[in-house]
Amino acid sequence: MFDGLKDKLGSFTSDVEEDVDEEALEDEAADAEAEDDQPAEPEASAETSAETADGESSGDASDEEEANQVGESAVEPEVEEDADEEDTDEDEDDDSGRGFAQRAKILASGKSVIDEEDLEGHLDDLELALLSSDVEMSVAGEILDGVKENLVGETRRRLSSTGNLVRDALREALFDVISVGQFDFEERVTEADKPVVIMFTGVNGVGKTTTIAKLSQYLEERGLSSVLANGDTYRAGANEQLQKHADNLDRTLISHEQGSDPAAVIYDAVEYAEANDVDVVLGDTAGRLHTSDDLMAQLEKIDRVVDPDMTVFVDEAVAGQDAVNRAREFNEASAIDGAILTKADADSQGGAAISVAHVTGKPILFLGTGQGYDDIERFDPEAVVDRLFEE
Ligand SMILES: Nc1nc2c(ncn2[C@@H]2O[C@H](COP(=O)(O)OP(=O)(O)OP(=O)(O)O)[C@@H](O)[C@H]2O)c(=O)[nH]1
Ligand SMILES: [Mg+2]
Repeated sequence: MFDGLKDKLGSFTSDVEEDVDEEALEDEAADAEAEDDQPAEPEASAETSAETADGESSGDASDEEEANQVGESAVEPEVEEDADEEDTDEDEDDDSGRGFAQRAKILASGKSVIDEEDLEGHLDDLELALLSSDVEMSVAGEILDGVKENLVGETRRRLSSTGNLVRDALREALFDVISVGQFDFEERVTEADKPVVIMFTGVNGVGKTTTIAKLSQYLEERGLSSVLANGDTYRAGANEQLQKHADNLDRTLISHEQGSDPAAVIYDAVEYAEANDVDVVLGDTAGRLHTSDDLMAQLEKIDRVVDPDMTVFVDEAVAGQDAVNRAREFNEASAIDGAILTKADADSQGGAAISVAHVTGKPILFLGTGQGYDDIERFDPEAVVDRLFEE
């Protein structure tokens, strides 16, 4: 799942880290140069005379500290980084000419701190990677802004010595866009007045009916009973398809004959649930486009007649940008409370999973991960991001 996207994100983090490593080494050189330019301070010379023995690796060891830096950076750059960082920190409290001039020089060179310009090329690559994975344009922009915000101003040394910083910056930016609007589905259903009526909408063939069957099982595993209601009175064979799931799962199906009013079916199912203490009504609907006026009018009628507790938009993760556009359009036509993306098992891009919540302002609640009844998982933004960065 989302393997293509995972690879692309991995390339971004390793490219930035590599670059930053190189630049950090250049900074080391700049530091050493800055010190070369400084006349030896009396204070430093005093220190040197006490410890000259160590300075033999450098030809003109007039400053023991400098000798160590030159010697060590050739042999053991990492140790040097830490040592040097401490030096720089000390310099901040130290108003001696050497510290100030060194800092001024590094700051003037613009090398010690990451700025936007440094990241530009990498961010362009990241943007391209996201767009080619079907991440929506505005969402890609939001992710880039997040990464920038998290990285600009960091010192290169901190980045190069803590490899996870780039990854964490990207992780956080991704988490922020995919966790929009999240709520605890199970808790909401458990705490709501019963029966809880949930309607499922979306275009043809995306997996609405299968998802209803999976959710019925998911709810039962959590102690919540459900009745299935076939509001798809449009398509021939829809009753039989849902009846088969109802039989497999030992559920009751409420249905009317083809061509009848879907609002009446859902109404009957609510009455059935009330009379039989059933917790949840899962209402199927016919596949439709948000532009099919008569079918959208049906949804409005269901809203008026039974006032569902939740309307869930279902689409295929594999549909990528199309799924994102449809989610936006459905949400505008008749507000949705959340989305379920099916066929995530066949989706390597991940663009829809990354984009839908940010574009609609409504959370992705579940991912469909196969054709079996158990193949549904709660959309957990943290786990999704973890999966994108796992080794
Ligand atoms: N691989 C995979 N296939 C799925 C998933 N969810 C549904 N499917 C398959 O997608 C096909 C269509 O599923 P349906 O549930 O009939 O879709 P629908 O939205 O109800 O279709 P209409 O009622 O015609 O609008 C079926 O073959 C399902 O088995 C999933 O998460 N992964
Ligand atoms: Mg169906």
